[in-house]
Amino acid sequence: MNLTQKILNDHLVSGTPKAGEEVSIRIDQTLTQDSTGTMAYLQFEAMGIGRVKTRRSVAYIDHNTLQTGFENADDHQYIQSVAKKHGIYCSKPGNGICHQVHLERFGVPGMTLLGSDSHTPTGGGIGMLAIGAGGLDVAVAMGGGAYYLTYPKVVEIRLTGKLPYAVAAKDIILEVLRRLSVKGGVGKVMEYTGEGVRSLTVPERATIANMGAELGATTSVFPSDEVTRAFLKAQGREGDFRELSADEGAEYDETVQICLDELEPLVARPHMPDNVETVKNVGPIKVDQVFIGSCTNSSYQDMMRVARILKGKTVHPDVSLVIGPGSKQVLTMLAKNGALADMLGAGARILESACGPCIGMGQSPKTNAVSVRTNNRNFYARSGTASAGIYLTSCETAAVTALTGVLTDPRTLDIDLTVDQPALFEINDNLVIPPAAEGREDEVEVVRGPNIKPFPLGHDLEDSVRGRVLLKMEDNITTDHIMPSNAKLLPFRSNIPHLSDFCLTPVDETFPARAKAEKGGILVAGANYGQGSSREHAALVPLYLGIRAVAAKSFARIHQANLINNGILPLSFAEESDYDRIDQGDELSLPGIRAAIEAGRDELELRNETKQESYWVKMPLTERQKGMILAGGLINFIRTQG
Ligand code: MIC
Ligand code: SF4
Repeated sequence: MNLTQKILNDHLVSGTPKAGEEVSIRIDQTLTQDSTGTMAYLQFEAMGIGRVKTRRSVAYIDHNTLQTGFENADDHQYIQSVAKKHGIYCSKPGNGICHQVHLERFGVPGMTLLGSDSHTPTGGGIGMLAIGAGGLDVAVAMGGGAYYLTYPKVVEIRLTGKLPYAVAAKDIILEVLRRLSVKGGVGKVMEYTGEGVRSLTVPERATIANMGAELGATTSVFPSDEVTRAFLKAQGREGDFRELSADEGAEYDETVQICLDELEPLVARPHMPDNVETVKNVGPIKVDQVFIGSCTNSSYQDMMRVARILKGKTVHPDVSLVIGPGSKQVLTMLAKNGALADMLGAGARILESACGPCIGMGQSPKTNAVSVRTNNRNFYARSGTASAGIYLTSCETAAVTALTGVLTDPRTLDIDLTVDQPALFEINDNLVIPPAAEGREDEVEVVRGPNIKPFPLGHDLEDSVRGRVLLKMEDNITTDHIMPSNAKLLPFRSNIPHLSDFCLTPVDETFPARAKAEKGGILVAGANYGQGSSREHAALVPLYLGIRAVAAKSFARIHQANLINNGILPLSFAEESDYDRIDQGDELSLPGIRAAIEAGRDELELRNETKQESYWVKMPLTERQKGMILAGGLINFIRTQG
């Protein structure tokens, strides 16, 4: 067996472990972060679950830390109190980005981790099977429920050789994206093998597993070996180590071979992470901003290399350099060893350890800016400045670019970039608040501020569905298009009515008003609809606006699950060319949809009343999903089950 199969099969609760089949697995650990967590805990409470049944659940506060009004702080207090009551550890603001902290302090090889954030696969760097999901699925897992997923195909990514000077782990994942695209991982787990793996540290592996999310993959996983043991030991957690790898001669559905010696510094150009080219070929374009940080690239070793490049130099006068170390652990170590002073000396602007600019929480670039960033997504408008172009690179490329003011190949540097892993990382978990002791839960009062509004619930599926096509969209529409998140909107993640005025506005500013005037309707989209974030808001807000169905060429995994969990019909065209026959404004209907689903039909008739023609759309549902669609979502379904 390969490693993916080993971990999955070890956790199997139901189903046949065969690619394409629905299985359910036991979840050992969960994580939430504040921007999805507030809603996830409201839903968790609505399900009436008492204390979590997982081995460890952690609620992180890392996305929403600007506190430009009372809303953020209110949500933080709600999360901290609800976590305490229900047996969940709470990582307070300032402790760091969820994925970085989880890797450092909580991740355990061989365990399953479900997180309400699409970059949860970062845990694959330490040999976990770590999967991103919508908040509702995570809430169910916290209550001890199994997680349902399609048993994946497993792709072997065999690494040979060793990375050349100034070429980074980030360049490996950019190369994988260049070859496979943002749709290339759908339904698959990327499993890294080969002698090249041994030369990569745990944080470097985590960078690769993290950005595997951009392939649309279910997750990515690395073996757990002596490098993993050394990392855990340096985190004071050697006891959590377990050696894990694929069996000799294990089989894979596909193999991709990457020779590390041949790689060079790469860059993903606006506005897709798979729009990859070599730094050399893009050439010395003028750069206005550089951001180094995010859950992809903010480890101790990353930051030390950056400090080394900046030491004794000065940032280019036309560049704003912003650095956000990934965790309190990393920032403290930089402060103690003087590297922070090197960064400050060069003119870097230091941020607290949080997501920050990656999700548009501050540091939006200027009009038409070129911003070079080490994070994982460069989707249109995500930085908060729609006219800016975001270029994704390694830390090395970003740091040297900040000095020269133009996109620069870091192989031109002439300094030693080797940074050893410390024998012992700085360990201080005083910003992690433990839950109330068992039996003392009643003493904890859950605090709810005025920003917390009720969330919408679906209703029983009608006999037939009818509605106008409110918007026709192209391929690769992201959740950042559907439900934008930036410094102005992120504070309202627990306030769906407020968010509804911004739904799909990056595609069409008139959409929310039209949807409200029409009292709902249907959406039409191209391939890979809903890629990117796990945010359930990309389903909850359309639900609030009365969207009953989305007809698309195909869907991204997490978003499709979020639609079903909220009772919205995800319909895929049986014939992709039918997409071309539909126009915005057409009146569509699904005659007899309820009876068809009850009868277990997975090909359904989609009628175009305007054009007087019909198409076939597919919606294959498992028994459980059928129940959810008929009941109008997971919460209603659970309630009907008593
Ligand atoms: C992201 O990177 O897009 C986020 C913000 O971390 C999201 C979660 C969210 O939208 O709150 C994710 O990746 O799931
Ligand atoms: Fe935070 Fe960005 Fe990572 Fe999402 S991708 S968890 S916003 S740092």
